[in-house]
Amino acid sequence: CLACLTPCYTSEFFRMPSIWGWECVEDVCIKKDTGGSATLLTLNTCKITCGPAGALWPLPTMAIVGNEVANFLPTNLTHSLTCGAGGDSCQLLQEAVTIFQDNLHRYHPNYKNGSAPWVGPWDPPTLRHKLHLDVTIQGGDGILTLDTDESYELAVSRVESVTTAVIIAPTFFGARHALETLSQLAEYHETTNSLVLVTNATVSDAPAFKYRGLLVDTSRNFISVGVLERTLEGMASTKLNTLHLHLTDTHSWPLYLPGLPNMAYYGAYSPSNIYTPQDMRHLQHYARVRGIRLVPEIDGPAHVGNGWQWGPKEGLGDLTVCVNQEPWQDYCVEPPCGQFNLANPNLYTVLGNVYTELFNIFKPIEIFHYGGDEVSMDCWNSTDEIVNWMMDNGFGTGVDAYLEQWGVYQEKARQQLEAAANAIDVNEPFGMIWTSSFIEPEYMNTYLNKSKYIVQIWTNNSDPQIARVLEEGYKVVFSNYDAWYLDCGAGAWVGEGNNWCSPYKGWQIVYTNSPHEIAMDLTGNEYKDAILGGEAALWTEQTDDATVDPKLWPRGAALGERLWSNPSTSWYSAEPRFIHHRQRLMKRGIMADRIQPEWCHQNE
Ligand code: CP6
Repeated sequence: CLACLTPCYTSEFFRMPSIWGWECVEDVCIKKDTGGSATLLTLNTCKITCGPAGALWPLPTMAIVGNEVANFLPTNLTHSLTCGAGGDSCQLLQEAVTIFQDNLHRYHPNYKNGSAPWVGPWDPPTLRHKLHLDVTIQGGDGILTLDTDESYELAVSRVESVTTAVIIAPTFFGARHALETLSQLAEYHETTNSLVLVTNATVSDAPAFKYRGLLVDTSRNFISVGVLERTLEGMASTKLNTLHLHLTDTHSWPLYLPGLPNMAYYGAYSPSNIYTPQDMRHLQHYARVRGIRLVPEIDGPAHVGNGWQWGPKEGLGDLTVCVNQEPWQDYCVEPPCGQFNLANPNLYTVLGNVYTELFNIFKPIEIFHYGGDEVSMDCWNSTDEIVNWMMDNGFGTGVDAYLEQWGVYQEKARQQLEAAANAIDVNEPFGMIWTSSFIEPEYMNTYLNKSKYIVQIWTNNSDPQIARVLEEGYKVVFSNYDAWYLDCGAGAWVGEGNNWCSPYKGWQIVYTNSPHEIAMDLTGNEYKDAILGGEAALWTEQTDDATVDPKLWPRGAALGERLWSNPSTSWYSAEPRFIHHRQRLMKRGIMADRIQPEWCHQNE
């Protein structure tokens, strides 16, 4: 029988009765808690007592999961696809079906490189059962925008030895979410070395939030393409739809730009720690077929340094200032320091070139992240070139004068982005920007057009700045560090004895954090339209390839349910499903952290 995964360790050793209990008599399996009549299966079915099939994560808006299961082999999959959609939606759907089938193979404990040993000892009738997919996508162009309808309808039913899953979705993106849900109606069945599949289910589903993201910092430590692929796998299984790549920072510049090879030449940790345009295009496609957009971030005007040093060699002035300046505590929040040299007009030409290169790699970019975090006025004010330039232009050198010039910088950077987009005939992306001392009404209203910018909030959820940004009418994404920073907990790294980045945030904290509730507490309004969603961040000062998986997972899945289902119930009732979902992440090859001891699900 399949193991019953019931909450144990994380619920203070309190054992709940399994909600996934089944009773089977010969060929008949019914769920214990349905109280309904037994459904007779003509096929050789299981002796399931309980298991993850039907333990859906994230929880759909509406789901009726039936009490009947049948064994089948994932090789017995047929499909008919109807595409009333433009762009390459149909091709994407084909690929998504292939991925779906592969994910079914992955449930096998001996899965390797796309196949699994689905051999005996089944009874012959088991082999006859088939799964047929009947998928219709009604429209869309295969590009995920903030207007994309990601909803879907899924109906699973059985006629004799064929189970049919009918999927109807307005866009490709809804259809691939439906396949994800369908894959969660199946699980590996050891006794028969086949899969069991729930054969009767009705699901009607749509996300609560449009923007459901994870951030990975690829600058503090290099993160390989393979690990980013795994991250996208985890996101796909949880219906997260945005991977924000914090591509650059002071520490390193891993992005190889063919037209500006010096950026990576000076900025990458090593010749192998780079992303080529092919790597990035591959990742972008890998993401898109899994329903995910990439949001590239080129941070500025702070968090710059390595990569930009080539400037003077080309006969230009320094593009950055304060690089490696000591004591770093006076000029930045974390060493090494570095900010853009606002007095150097060449900065904007170079930025424009960087953006052009970026579009050539990524087109289209729906959302571009400008960074804009943690800028030090003291850095600028300690640099003669900038102080003289401020004085010569009559700006003065007070904090407000610098904030004002930061605004001018931001608008010039945006104009470069717009020009680069126009030059190759793509839309100007939405701009994202971190909260900072610049994101205050007096500056943002002048320099940040509400229809072009999304503000990403990263301070804690009692910060009154959140209220100001919402009340000014900006669209926002929540990344409050008190719940959604996943890097912290390996020990504080800011100052001796400073514990503000600790402690480790358990999945319950990630799950419980609710943007609408935060907005309500601060403003008395939920701001349902303005809050696009949320994003959990994995900064990588203390992470590299070796530990990305367990830091992101399964906590990223807790974020996934918050942003897809926006539950009003507590983590406590979600826990049995969560434990199952962690096992699914493992099946997809993700080294997700463990939720509880094995002991907890023995003797069921
Ligand atoms: N790097 C950059 C960081 C952080 C930010 N930006 C950060 C700040 C505080 C914590 C963790 C990370 N490391 N570029 C803030 C947006 Cl606790």
